[in-house]
Amino acid sequence: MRTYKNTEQLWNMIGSGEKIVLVAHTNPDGDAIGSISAMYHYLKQTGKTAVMMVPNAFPDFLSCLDPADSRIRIYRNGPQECNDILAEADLIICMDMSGPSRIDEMSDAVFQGSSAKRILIDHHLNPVTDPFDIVISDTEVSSTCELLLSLILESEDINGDIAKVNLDCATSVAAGILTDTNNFANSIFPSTLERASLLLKRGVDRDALYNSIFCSYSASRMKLMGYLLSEKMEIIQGGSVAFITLDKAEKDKYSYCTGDSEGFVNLPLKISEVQMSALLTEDDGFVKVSLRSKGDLDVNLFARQYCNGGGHRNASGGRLYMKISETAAYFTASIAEYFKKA
Ligand SMILES: [Mn+2]
Repeated sequence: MRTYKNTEQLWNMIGSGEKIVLVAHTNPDGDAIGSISAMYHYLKQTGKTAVMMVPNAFPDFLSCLDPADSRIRIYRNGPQECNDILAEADLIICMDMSGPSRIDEMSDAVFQGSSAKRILIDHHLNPVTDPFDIVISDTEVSSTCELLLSLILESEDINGDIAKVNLDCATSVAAGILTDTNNFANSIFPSTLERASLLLKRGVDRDALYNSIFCSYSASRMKLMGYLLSEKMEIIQGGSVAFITLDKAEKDKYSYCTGDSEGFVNLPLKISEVQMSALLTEDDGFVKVSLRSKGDLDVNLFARQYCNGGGHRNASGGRLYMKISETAAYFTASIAEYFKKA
């Protein structure tokens, strides 16, 4: 099992925190919400309380992870109140985010407006470490939730005994692993299955979790998926790259809610020749880019060079500051250039 060299220092710092805020990235996914919720439940078990905060709303299917006794705060819904909480905090734990840019407008309050100590727990490549007092970063894990479970197991009070981890915490961890691995399809390491096995032993209801995470589409979301695949998917670069654009008018037509296109970027990879897939979604003031690839094709490098972003080799994201109508030509030209160089 992996061990981390600064675990003792981590739990000591958390142990002396009194006003703790748990933060995760914009457009929170299952790993973001799972990790702050798991940490919340673990801290509660040790007699501590914490405030959870994310920049914007998370999809409905994750609301089963939102602790009933202390709902996750959405920064965009009340920035002033959130700024006050962050200003008064003595410890801020950032999870599943590689640096300040991943929390957008919340970043000033977390990194400038607060004198709190800061911890980063993350699994993304190249994290920005400067603004943190402790960084625990591991890219050889499926998810932040998997990493967090390892850290919890190494804590003094749990001491390797999964039976001592409360079920809410274990369930939140499982949700993060399930979503970041796309139901155990990607990013699996030996430790991932070992941790998953412990979670099952602990009594996590995997079937219920699977249903709430993967079988929770609205009818309009299902129709949007069908529309994008049949009408919008373009295949370029001799069949090896697929991309889909989604504009605001289409979002409106299909009553788009945050998270509705989550996972859609993976679908074109089901075509045998397709090695890389992109979803370009019109947002306020920018176009959100999601990138996925198979095998050695590095979309992290592509995201850095062409999309103002980054991430992992097989899963990355970024932003384009242009009209959605201009993105297809830009993307096609960028791909041609990228493949030529490679
Ligand atoms: Mn993650």
